[in-house]
Amino acid sequence: MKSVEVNFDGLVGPTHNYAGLSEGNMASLSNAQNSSNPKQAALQGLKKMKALHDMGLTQGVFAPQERPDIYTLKRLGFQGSDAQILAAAYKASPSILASCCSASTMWTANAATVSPSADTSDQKVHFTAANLANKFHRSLEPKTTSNILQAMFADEKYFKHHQHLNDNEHFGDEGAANHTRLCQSYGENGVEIFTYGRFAFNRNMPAPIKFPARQTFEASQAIARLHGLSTEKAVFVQQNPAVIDQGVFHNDVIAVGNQNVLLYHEQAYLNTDAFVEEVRSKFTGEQLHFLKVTTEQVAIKEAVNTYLFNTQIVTLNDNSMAIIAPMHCRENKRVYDFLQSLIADNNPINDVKFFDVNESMKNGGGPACLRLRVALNEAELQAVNPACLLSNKLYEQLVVWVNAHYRDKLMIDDLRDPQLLIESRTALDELTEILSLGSVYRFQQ
Ligand code: SUG
Repeated sequence: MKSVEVNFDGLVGPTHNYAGLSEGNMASLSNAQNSSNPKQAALQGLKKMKALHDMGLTQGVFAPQERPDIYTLKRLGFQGSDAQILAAAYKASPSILASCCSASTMWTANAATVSPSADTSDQKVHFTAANLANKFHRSLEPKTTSNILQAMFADEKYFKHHQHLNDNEHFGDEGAANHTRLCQSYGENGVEIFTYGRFAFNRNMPAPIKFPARQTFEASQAIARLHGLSTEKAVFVQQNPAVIDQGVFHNDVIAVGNQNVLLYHEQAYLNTDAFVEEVRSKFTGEQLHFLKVTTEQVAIKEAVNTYLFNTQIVTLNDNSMAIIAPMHCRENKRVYDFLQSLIADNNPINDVKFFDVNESMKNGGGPACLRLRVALNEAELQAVNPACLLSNKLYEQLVVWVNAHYRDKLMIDDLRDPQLLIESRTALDELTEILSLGSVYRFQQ
């Protein structure tokens, strides 16, 4: 049975803004308080989805969440009408209000960890929504993320959903951003690589000093257990704490894999040689390509600024691979030259395509952050909610929907505008119809 990898891209929500909420994420901090353009952000994301669809890939759409999150504001003691709650929260702390308005669910690489059926003990596709416990604004995501995942992958014959790990930093889990799967072809048993930033229960182990390590070893192990992965096929590797302290807040900012290719920076991991050896020994298949990028070729700072590694490597229908990169990689000569040499070299990557996802990049989200990968065989693909798979018609519909509902300018001050809440709910209500999701949002229940 033929298997494919489907990218489910996060549709940017109507409250997309720059609030400087993510310590350790350079772009988020440096663009704090800038004005955002939610309409453009959503259209940029849709354009990337459409381009991948046009390249012959199967492309999915992952719905955004309800923001402002009035329920969280109520839980924090703000009372009265919706308008009063928004005003009181803004008065108490614009940052608390901004956290409850963040459109951060667009980065669906952080939505969940997914293990394809070829890897799991019960041969189902397993999903665990990430708890995102390290950042308050992101910790608001997992419950609704699960609702949406279940609305997209409903058939219990094929799909298994787990509750997100306990909401505590000991089990801090950032989903697929710290998870890479290497395999000969998507339908074959693969090696699942879990990258963590620190140990929660052992203070003697290495850890970053300046910025937080969001993912713990214990969380990664829990996910592998829940998904029924064989120890023969799972690899746990620590991220180099020194690069976390330079702004590499997720592993997908410094490494990217696809099938039998791993593109990684030489400073990405601790004990790289042992890691490479372990992957080699656990991988079944023909040739593995470890494409190492040295500091001399691309410095960590350049990798963080251009998001060279937050690219998508995709397999096209002729089995060649292409790399989907942000514009920043075209604008930086060294990175651009590196990419040209990469596609000219003897490895499966033969093409590079650049995309403008700048509205997302300004919050530290490149092309790879915007997508959740789900490898599916034919029967599983048939069982996916078809309304969430991109077609020309769905693309046109979503463009019309964005143009009808989204603003083209948003400042932190605007987040207390009760009209924005109404606009956002109206838009999402319509979206659940378009994507046939049912009542996944609290305001609909
Ligand atoms: O969690 N930015 C996100 C970016 C996530 C990128 N994802 C991956 N690398 N997979 C984060 O730091 C910024 C929000 C703000 O500051 O307004 C933010 O949440």
